Amino acid sequence: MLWDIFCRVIDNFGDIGVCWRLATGLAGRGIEVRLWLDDARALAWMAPEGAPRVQVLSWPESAEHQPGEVVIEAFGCDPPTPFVQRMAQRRPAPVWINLEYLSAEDYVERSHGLRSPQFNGPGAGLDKWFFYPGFTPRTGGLMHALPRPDARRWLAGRGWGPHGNEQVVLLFCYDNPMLPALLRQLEGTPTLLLAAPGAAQQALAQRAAGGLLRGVALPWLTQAEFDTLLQATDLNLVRGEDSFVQAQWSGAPFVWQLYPQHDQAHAAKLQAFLDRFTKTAPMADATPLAALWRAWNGLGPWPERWPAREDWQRACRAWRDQLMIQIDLITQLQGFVDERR
Ligand code: TRH
Repeated sequence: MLWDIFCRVIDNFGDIGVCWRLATGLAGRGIEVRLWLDDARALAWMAPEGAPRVQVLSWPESAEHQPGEVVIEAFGCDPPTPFVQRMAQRRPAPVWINLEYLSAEDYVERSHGLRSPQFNGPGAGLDKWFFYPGFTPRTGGLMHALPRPDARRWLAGRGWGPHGNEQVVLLFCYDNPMLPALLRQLEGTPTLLLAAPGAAQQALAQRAAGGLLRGVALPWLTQAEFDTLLQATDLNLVRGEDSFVQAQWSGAPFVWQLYPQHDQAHAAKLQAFLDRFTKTAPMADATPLAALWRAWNGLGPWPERWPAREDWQRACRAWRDQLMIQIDLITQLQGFVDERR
C-alpha cells in the first residue's frame, strides 16, 4: 500500500506536526507514505533524521508521480491540480480523504465519514470523504501517544530536571496578554518553567527576576522528544491541536490555548471541550478550571483561585483513561479506507 499525504503549512506547526505524526504512525504499520509538503523547514528540528518508509517530497514534484491507493488531504489543503487529475484517471480510483481539524463540537459527529462527490474540477467523478478526529466513538478518534515511563529520567539527562520540590511546568503558547499574570502566579510556588521557543521565552526574558520560579528556555525539540517532555511534567500549557492532544495522554493537568480566530469561533470550540471534559471527568469543583481556561484564551478575567491540584489531576487521569478506550485514529482510518476500496 502506498499512501499520499498532502500538507500545506499555513502558519505555526500544527499542520506539519499532525501530518508528520500521521505519516510515521502509518509507516510504523508497514505502509509506504509519501508526505507532500509545501514548506518542509520545520522538519529540520521536528524530525531531522526522517523516518523509515516516509518519503518527504515537495508539492511541485507531485506533477511527476502517480497517486497511491490512498490520498489524504490534510485540513482541506487542495492538492495540486495535475495530481488530482491523475487521481481521477487512476483505476481503481484512490480513496481520497480530507482529514479535518479537531474539535469537541457536536457537528463533528454529524460530519465524520460524509461523502462529497466531485461533480466538476480536476477530480470530477471521484468521491472525497470527510474524516474528523474527535473525542467520542462516533468520530475518527485521536492519534495515541507512546507511553514514556522514563520521561523524568530523560528530562534530568537533558539537564532540565527539577530541583528539590519544584513542580515542572511546560509553557508552549501563542502571544498572550495573560502571560505576566501566569508568571506571577507560578512565582508563588517552587516551579521549574520549561519555556518552548516563541512567546513563552519572550515573556520569561521580560520578567523581573524574583519569586520561586526558575525558568529554562528550551531549544526546538524533535517531535519524539517533545512528546516525552509532555509526559515528564506536572502541568502542561499547550496550544493548537497536536500538543493539546498529546498533553491529554500524559494524564497530567493541562491548560489549552486555542488557535485564536477573528470571528471568536474559538470561544465555542473551547466551551465544547470544557463541557465534554467536565461531564466525562467530573471534578469536585470545575469552576476554577473553566475560569482559568477562559482567562488564558482572552475570554474572561484572570481567576482568583486555580483548580485544586488533586481534583484536577484526578480528572485529567479519568479523561485520559476513557480516551484510551476509544479506537485510535490510525486504526480507524485504515478501517475506513478498507471499507471504501
Ligand atoms: O504550532 P501550533 O500552534 O499549530 C497550530 C494549530 O494546529 C492550529 O489549530 C492550526 O490551525 C495552526 O497550527 C495552523 O500547535 P500544535 O498543534 O501543538 O503543533 C505544534 C507541533 O510542533 C506539534 O506537533 C509538536 C511540535 N513541536 C515539536 O516537535 N518540538 C517542539 O520543541 C515544540 C515546541 C513543538
